[in-house]
This record gives sequence, structure tokens and C-alpha cells, in this order.
Amino acid sequence: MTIKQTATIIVDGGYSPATVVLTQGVPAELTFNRINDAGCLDQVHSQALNFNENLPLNTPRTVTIDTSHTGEFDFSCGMDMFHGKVVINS
Ligand SMILES: [Cu+2]
Repeated sequence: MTIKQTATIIVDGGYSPATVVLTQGVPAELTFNRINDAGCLDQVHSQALNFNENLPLNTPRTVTIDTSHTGEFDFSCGMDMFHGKVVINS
């Protein structure tokens, strides 16, 4: 049996949910779905989690999360105004 953690984050003037909790060592994917054209949320990036995605409107985009380390890892919009985080617990 393959176990994978998945979460969908709705991008609608911010991130909902803004915090995603994952378990260390289990493969994980986050899907961002931007449903609102307002603001500058058409990019999402994270240096800590090593991703940088464009988010076309109403087009879900999935990123793979490295869960090998515990901790809290921020992601944000292209201009670093809106923030969310991934918490990886042991
Ligand atoms: Cu922004």
C-alpha cells in the first residue's frame, strides 16, 4: 500500500487553509487552486520547500513537499505579502 499525504489550498485573497500539517517521512503533495483574480497571488513560492509555481486562475497546480525534516516552512505569494506554512511533525 502506498501512503501519500495530500492537501488542497484554495487561493482566494489569501491561502485557505493557511497552515497544512504533515507527517515526517510520508510523501506529500500540495495542490494550489487559485479561484480569485484579485491581488498578486498568481505566483506561490517557498525557498524552504524549494518550489516556485505560477497559478493560472482556476487551474490547480501540485507541488511535491520534501517531508524528510520536521519544522515549520513558509510559503508566500510572489511579492511576499500573503503567507502560509507547512508544519512537518515527527
Ligand atoms: Cu502578493
